[in-house]
Amino acid sequence: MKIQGETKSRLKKFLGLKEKSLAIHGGQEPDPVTGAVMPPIYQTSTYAQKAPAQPIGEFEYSRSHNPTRRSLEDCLALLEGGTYGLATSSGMSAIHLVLGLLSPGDEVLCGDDVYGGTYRILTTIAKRHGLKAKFLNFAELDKNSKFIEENSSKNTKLVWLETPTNPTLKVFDIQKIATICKKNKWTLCVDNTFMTPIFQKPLSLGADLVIHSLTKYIGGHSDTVAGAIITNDAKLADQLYIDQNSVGSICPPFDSWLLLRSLKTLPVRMRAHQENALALAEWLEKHPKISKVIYPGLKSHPQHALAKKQMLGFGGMLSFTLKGNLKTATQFFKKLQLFTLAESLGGVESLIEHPALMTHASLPTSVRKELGIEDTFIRMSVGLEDLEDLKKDLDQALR
Ligand code: P1T
Repeated sequence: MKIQGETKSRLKKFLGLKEKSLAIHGGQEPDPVTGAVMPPIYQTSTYAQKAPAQPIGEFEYSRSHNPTRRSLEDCLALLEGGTYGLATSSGMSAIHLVLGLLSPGDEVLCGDDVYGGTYRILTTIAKRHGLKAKFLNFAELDKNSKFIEENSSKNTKLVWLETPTNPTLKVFDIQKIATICKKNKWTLCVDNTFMTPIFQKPLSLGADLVIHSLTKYIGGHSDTVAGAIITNDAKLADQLYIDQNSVGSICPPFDSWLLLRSLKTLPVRMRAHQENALALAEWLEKHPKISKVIYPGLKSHPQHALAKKQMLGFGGMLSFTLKGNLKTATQFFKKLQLFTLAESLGGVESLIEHPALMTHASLPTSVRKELGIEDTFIRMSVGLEDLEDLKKDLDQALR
């Protein structure tokens, strides 16, 4: 199998482009045979060879490589400021591949607030394979600069974080954590799903690996499940490519094509998501039926200053707590008409969900309580509908 030896030279010609141009052109050129402006969907499992082990072009078999997937991987790598991209079958398969870099006995220090599926994989599959996971509130670093080191062991190998976290939107200092990881020779992986490379570039802040659920903002239309890993580290990339080829967790050609199509509007969509989310957060903060709103763009957010420094925008996710109880929350969901009650996020349509019973049901009740994920805690993915319609829908349901 060809590892991505030629990746650097392939990406070189795009490096002078700015972000909005990269989102449209990165990793893509008119098809050399037909001139097709959009990258074709190479819906093929295999490629003809001239003689044994002498493929006609660069490709041998689509589990190993596929031209449509490669364009997506290159475009993602360019946007994240990375060299190597891998497009996988889901966000969870990207996480699984990264955990596969570890060996039995190794320890992962993970942020205490992560997607329920991430918590589940660390406490079930990874545990069965001999990995240990410890969940830490990295915000404690502000009070104690030795907090992570004091909680590490000689077996610590990987630090894992989401920032802002899912669903309580805590913001962790990537640069500070990266410095500690470098000193201790730990790998730092940041799940950048909520911000996308448009609003946050973890590699430039010192992370070794970035992962994504492409299912969310990057896909942007709630029609595809996929994931990605991006890195600048050739050694990590080589191992990940070998593992990906060995297990076959790949993004199919049609999904890769859909994602390339979505990427072209990602910068525009992210800014529009943020505009609606900030306006709704400010409006909800004043609503008499709501006790608390969490959005990194609000001055009331505990890490607002860090968010402003570290992020290039605040994103489209916000969480809030209703006054009342579980029944109040259930009635509120029932009354909503424009917001759809559903797991997932990042699509053009607004979604709303109940983390305790939905996305974070795999967390033990005590852990959820500690994080503040109560029965009245609600997470919202603010879409691109008209702001007045969104407000009207929320207001009638709240009342
Ligand atoms: O669903 P999948 O593409 O496998 O991605 C998993 C995943 C990874 N990381 C983050 C931060 C995520 O939010 C997710 C998936 N999250 C949801 C489905 C959700 O509603 O939060």
